[in-house]
Amino acid sequence: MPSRAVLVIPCYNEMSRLDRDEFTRFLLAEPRIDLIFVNDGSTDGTSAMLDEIQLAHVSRVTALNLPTNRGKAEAVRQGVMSGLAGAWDYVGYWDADLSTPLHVSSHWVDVLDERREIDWLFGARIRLLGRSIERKTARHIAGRLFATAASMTLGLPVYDTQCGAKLFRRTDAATALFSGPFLSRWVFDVEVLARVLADHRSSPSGRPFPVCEMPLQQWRDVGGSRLGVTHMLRAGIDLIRIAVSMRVRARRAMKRSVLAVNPIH
Ligand SMILES: Nc1nc2c(ncn2[C@@H]2O[C@H](COP(=O)(O)OP(=O)(O)O)[C@@H](O)[C@H]2O)c(=O)[nH]1
Ligand SMILES: [Mg+2]
Repeated sequence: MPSRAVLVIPCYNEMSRLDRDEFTRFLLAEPRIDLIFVNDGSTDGTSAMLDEIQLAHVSRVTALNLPTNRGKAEAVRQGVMSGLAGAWDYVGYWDADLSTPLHVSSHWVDVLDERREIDWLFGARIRLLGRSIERKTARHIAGRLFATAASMTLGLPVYDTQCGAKLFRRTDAATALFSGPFLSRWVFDVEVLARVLADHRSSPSGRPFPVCEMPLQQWRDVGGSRLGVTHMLRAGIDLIRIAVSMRVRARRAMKRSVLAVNPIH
C-alpha cells in the first residue's frame, strides 16, 4: 500500500490569496496526500471558503476553525495534532500562499519512503544558479541574519529554519513534540528543531540526526505577507527565549543524570 500523508495549511485572512484551483488540481493529481486547513480566527471570508473546499472534497480535506486568532504556531500545532491522531504515515505543514509549490510534497513522500533513517524534511531556500528562489532583497538579508542566529543558538548547521514547508514521519516522538504549546507565535520551527535535538541527545543509540534539509528548486515570495518589522523584532526576542529554555532543559537533564548515577545526593 502506498504511504499516505496530510499537509496542514494554516490560514489567516487568506481569502484573497488562497489559490483554490491549485489546491484542487493537486488533490486530483496526488491521491496520496490529503489536506487539513486551519482557519486561524480569520475575519474575512476564509472560513466559508474553506468550508466550500471541504464540501467539494469531503474524503480528502478537513477544515478546522480556531475561534480566535492564535498565531501561526498554534494554528499549525492544532492541525498537526489532528493529523497525528489520524491514520496518515506522514504529516506536514505548508504555507497557504504556496510559496513552495505543492508538488514538492509528492517528492518528499518518496524520500521518506526510501530513507527510513530520516524522520523530518525541511525545505531550504538556497539561491543557486539554475534554481528559482525569488525573494525581496531586504527579506533575504533579514532572513539570512535570523537563520544564522538560529543556527548558532541551536548549535546545528541548519541553513533555513523558517521555510514554511515541512514534512515528517508520524512517530511517538513527533506526537510528544507537538503536545505542548510553543513559546513563540512565529519562530516555532526553531523550537521544533530544539526539541528534536534534545530527543536525539537523550537517546544513546548513536543514530544519525533525523532531520534533513531539502534545497528547493523553486520558491517565490508571494505578496500579501503580514510579517512586518515588529514581527521580526519579536522573532529575535523569541530566539533568546528559546535559547534560555534550551539551557534550562539541558541543565535539568544533566542534574537528573547526575542523580541517577549518584542517588545518595
Ligand atoms: N500573518 C499571519 N499568518 C498566519 C497567522 N496564522 C496563520 N498564518 C499563516 O501562516 C502562513 C505564512 O504567512 P505569511 O503572511 O505568508 O508569512 P511569510 O511568508 O513568512 O511572510 C500563511 O499560511 C498564513 O495564513 C497569523 O496569525 N498571522
Ligand atoms: Mg508567505
